[in-house]
Amino acid sequence: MNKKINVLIEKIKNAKSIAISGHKNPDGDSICSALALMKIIKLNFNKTATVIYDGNIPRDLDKVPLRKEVQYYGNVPENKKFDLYILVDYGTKLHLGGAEKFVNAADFVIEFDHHFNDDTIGDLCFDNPEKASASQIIYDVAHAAKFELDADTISLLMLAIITDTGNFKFVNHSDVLRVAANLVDSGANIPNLANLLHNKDRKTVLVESKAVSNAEFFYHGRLAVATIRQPDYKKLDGRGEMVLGILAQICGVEYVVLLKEQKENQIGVSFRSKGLPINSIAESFGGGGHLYAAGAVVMDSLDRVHDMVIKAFKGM
Ligand SMILES: [Mn+2]
Repeated sequence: MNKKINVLIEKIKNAKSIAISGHKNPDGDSICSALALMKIIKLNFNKTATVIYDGNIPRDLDKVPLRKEVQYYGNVPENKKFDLYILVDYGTKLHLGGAEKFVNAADFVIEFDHHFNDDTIGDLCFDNPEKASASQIIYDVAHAAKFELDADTISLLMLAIITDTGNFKFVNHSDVLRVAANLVDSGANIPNLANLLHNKDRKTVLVESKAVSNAEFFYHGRLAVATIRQPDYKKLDGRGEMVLGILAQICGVEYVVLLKEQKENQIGVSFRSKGLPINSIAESFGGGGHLYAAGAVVMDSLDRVHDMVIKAFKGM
């Protein structure tokens, strides 16, 4: 670890330009980890790193500290070359979106991730799929390196933990609670941070509620399937996490699937499990993710994807 941290420090010190990205359509962990790292680099090296994203940032995250610093990849000059590119919570190279060309052009790539990935791109990797959030890895490295943290970085690291653990519901190791405890001791205010995320558009909440109301149930109520069709999908902001969360609360439901008709013949599928791991099902549809929370994008009609997904749960 210490040797890797020395390389990290050396690379940041020597870099003339630094960029940071998470996965396309970033979630709380991607955005907050990237912004925390940007601020850590500012505080400890007095360098400005550019945080770049692709896709849509959900409105829930509008009020997170330093949110305005995030730049859309299309607004970064096409031929811009960063010496150092840092990937946080990016998943796999398939999820880089528009940031990919800048990553490929960089001299050195460092990654902090907690997704399963057997094809990493980093020249230096701080990866651990057992960690609850990418921010937890950043915290551990910052702590070991004795980096200074300020109020913004403490809030951002905690926000990433709150979002990726579903308000601590998915905590499966005491490690993340120790990190959270340290962040609270350093001033993180969990109630305030949790409220700051309650920031959805009304139309999004109404579309999510409708999807919950129209959900179907299979295999004696063990699988719940919700669908958001094209016109409603445009009003959805984020992944429809509320739909997945509410259906998972139903007694007897072990698996929840949300089908999102992003375009004709392009269906986003989110999988959640209270039972067996479902990442292999997501992988069978060309996607991936975590053991109990995964997703895929399938290029086929909504009806066909709907039927294929239900079949995939046969025998679970
Ligand atoms: Mn994450």
